[in-house]
Amino acid sequence: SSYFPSWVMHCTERTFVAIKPDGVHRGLIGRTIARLEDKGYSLVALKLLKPSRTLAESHYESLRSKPFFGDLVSFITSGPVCAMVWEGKDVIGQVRKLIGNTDPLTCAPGTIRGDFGIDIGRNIIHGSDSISSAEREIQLWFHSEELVDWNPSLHEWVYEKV
Ligand code: IDP
Repeated sequence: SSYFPSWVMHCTERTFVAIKPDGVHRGLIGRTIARLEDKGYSLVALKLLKPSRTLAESHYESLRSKPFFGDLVSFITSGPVCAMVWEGKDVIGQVRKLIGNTDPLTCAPGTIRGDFGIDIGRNIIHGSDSISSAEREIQLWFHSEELVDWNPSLHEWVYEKV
């Protein structure tokens, strides 16, 4: 008999989401957040920043050898970036689906990149692609005190009791 209701058990997965400078300049922060809220996910952390070169390079370190790496880092550091942590059941995989493929021209309508983007280097938004990258990226972009522990009242209506 835990103090917390049983649907909280569904909500332990977290992912890192960032609206890139093109999404911020185009005024897509509100609509992007609305899509994740509409699905039933909960915001755990949120900030607007101009990322340092060090932060951008470590975020994309797996792409360091790619020909577009330099342009990608300049673009991300131009800012602003809206950095967020979202929480909920299967949130990592589901946010990737809501975002769509890397190349917006191959995305289904209804996805964020499919609805708002055209070029691969201006694809609006980032979402972690695995549990390990989510953990790495959340630590990279946020201090632990910036992550807010709260118990959204909507969980009672989004999740079945287990
Ligand atoms: P993802 O963002 O869909 O996870 P990744 O392969 O991790 O895709 O690439 C990270 C970001 O690098 C992409 O979102 C995109 O902004 C940029 N990128 C990837 N491939 C290309 C490319 O071929 N040209 C230019 N930019 C690219």
